[in-house]
Amino acid sequence: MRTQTGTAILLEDYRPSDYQIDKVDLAFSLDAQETLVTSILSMRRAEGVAEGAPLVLHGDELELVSIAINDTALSEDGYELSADGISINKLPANDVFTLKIVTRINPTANKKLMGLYRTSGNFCTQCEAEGFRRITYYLDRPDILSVFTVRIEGDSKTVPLLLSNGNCTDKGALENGRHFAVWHDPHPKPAYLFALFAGDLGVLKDRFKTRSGRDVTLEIYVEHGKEPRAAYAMDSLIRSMKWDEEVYGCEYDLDIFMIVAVSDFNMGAMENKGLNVFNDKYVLADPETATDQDYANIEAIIAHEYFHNWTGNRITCRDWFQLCLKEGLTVYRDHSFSADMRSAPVKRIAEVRGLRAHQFPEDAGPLAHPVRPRRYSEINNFYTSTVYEKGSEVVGMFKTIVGEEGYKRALDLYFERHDGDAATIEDFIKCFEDATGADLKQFSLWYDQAGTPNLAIETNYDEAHKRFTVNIAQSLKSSVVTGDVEPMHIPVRFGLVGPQGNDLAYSGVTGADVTGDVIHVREPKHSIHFEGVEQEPVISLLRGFSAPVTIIPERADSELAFLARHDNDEFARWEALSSLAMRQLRQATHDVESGKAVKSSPELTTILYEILSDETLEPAYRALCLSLPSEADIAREIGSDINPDAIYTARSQILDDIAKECLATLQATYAKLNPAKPFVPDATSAGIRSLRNTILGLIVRATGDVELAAKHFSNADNMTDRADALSVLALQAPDAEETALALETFRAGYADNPIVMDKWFAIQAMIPGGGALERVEQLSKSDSFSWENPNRVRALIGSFSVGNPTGFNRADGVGYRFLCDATARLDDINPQVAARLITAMRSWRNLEKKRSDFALEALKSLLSKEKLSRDVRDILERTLA
Ligand code: 0A1
Ligand code: ZN
Repeated sequence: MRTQTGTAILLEDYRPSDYQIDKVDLAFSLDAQETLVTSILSMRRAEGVAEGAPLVLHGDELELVSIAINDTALSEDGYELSADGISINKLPANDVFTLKIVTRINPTANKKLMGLYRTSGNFCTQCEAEGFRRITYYLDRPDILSVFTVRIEGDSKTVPLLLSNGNCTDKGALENGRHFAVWHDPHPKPAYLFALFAGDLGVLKDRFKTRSGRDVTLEIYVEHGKEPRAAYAMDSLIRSMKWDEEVYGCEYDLDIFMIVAVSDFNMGAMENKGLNVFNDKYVLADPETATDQDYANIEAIIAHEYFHNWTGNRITCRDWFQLCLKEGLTVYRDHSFSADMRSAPVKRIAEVRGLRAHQFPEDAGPLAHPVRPRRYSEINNFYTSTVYEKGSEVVGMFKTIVGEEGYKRALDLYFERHDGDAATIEDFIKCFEDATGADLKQFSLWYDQAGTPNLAIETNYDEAHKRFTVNIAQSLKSSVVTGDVEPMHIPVRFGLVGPQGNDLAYSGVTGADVTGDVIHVREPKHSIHFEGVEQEPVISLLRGFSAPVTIIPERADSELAFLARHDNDEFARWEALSSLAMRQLRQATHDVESGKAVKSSPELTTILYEILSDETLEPAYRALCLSLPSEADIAREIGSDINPDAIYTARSQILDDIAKECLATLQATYAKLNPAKPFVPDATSAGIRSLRNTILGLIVRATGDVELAAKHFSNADNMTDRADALSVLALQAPDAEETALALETFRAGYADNPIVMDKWFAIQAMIPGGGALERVEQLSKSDSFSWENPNRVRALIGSFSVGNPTGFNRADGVGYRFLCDATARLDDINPQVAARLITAMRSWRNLEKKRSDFALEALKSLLSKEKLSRDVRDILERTLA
């Protein structure tokens, strides 16, 4: 437990609490500036704890009004207040007692959006990870599970809705135009899952009958008039509930499930028991305002939060080091759900692209940490891609290792054994071991060792003996692992692809444990011999991306081209194509840097041409192939001495060449693709739009036909087409009249819709080149920009720093200074969002010297700011260490 501001918390210091809280009775008397919170805690001293052991409760920015034990007010010498909480040292001899605490809080002044705050005139809470302590003094740690009863009292007119967790047990009118509601949640829960919402919203209702026959009322609360825009979220919720019953046997456990959409929220959404709170951009959708990506995000995030009901709420985490226990598993579950709802290979490719774009750089840089970290100074900074996405990959690897059936048995055991617990990663692993008999000791290193393992591969075919040899060497370079690095257990899915494209059989294998199509790499080096391989194969490795590793196979371009055409694993085919393209793009970058002309390889163009014209392939897959690795992908691959301008030029030229070569087919395909009308948001139609819009970008590249993009924009009957056309215009023809007109039409059409306006900000923030910074600065000064709204900040400043490599990394370093100044400014308002923003500079050391010097200077000057939050300080100190 943190006792001093700024002290690191260590996993090894975990101790169970001396006290438990069996029951919590909370009463809120809501007021915009002066909300009174009365908390009555049924306390119990844990067995074996000495009588009178001090009780230390967390608190943050609270005003204590009164405190009493067993109805007797505590005198001032009975407790001690500090910036972090309260220590009570006069306790009764009994092991059970009640503690009554009254605090006063100011929701309007709460701009951190943690604890109880105001959003659009409503009251809303966010308690994960440590927000509950901003409401009342409490044992604010996830292993304190308690039964909550909550009474909310507020003004009947301005806050007609009074919501909390569980079931509503009472409500009624009071004097002075006020009213109240009482909510009781029978499931013991940690404080981070508490929620309250009070305000005035409209509702979309539905029902769900669970498989055991429980009738569940479903309610999604959104701004009045926007109820129809919650229909897709509701549909996603119902599909998620059904899927979780069918696939995991998990059934909902209350009579009501509510979702509230708010427009000021630090993250995507929150899984509070029975009352999920959502960033409204992950709830509201209609064809006019939401893109296909928005629809897919809504489906995934609704599922994610709902799935937390079992993996997170029924079984929670013992401490915050175990965050990946709920997050890795729940991300894995929402990925599987989306794969079942949509195209599994396309989903997998998108996941891997995301992992490489966010998690790999995190793991390779100064902010690297294990999936289960062992220390933190600010837990909010550990809601990372490593904990979430790599955590999910680890769960996927469990399944690869123990098989579908084993996975199912392990999860069944986990739910049965740990329902109602605050569990650990060890508990989770033990379920796999006990259910399947597997020895997972070495595998569990995935939770402890930071960094992305690398596999170096060599192959050799011995024609005379029909023997195919694969040499695999694993290594792990990590900026944070100190001391010995142990070899990991890496499941490598593979196939030996024969000349006709089919997988070849073999009669025996030595040198590694191979089960089915998985090689279990466990040693630093393996020499694996496949006997009885009749023809020389090309090895396909890491099918389905079976482990989050980098891999360097020694292969010729021709082998990559062969796999790109013939591998029977769609992911591996895409991967081979991407590797081929990446080689080209790296070479091209090198050529630009050394003043040589850039040449694109005919082989790559031919394969892309084949994919473009192959109507047996899914349109979404074809679109992914045609997109080529991004500038950030190339930068990551180059790794050091990065010059973003050279990357941009090289990539543009290669794309221009390909587009010109394939122009006739691009135009023919563009004309032929007809997404369903009227708009349907399903994956098939989305794939068609995605291909058509990707092609639009390529045609405009080849022809400079801005008019075509302008037409695409004005003819659009949905937001995907409109926003994609606007991007093509803005990114490829920023100075064209058509672009100015489209931007203005878009702004005028959606000025009253913040979610859509965020797209308008984001697109402009990503216009490449030297003028970007001035544009972004200008936009940050416009009336429609707000530093207090996280979505707007992320749309403008986040998109600029993450999505605009040339603009942000301007050679004179002004982009870095701008981001550091923006972070400083935001830090005074919302430290959590500020800290996340500045992580955009984590890879500063990889830049070429001039830029990295500027970046360092900007970061240092931010660190020297007075009154930096713990959140931003933590990121900066690690980034500069
Ligand atoms: N548990 C949530 C993520 C979340 C974490 C912290 C928050 O505080 C501002 C909000 C949400 C999830 O995984 O969806
Ligand atoms: Zn989650």
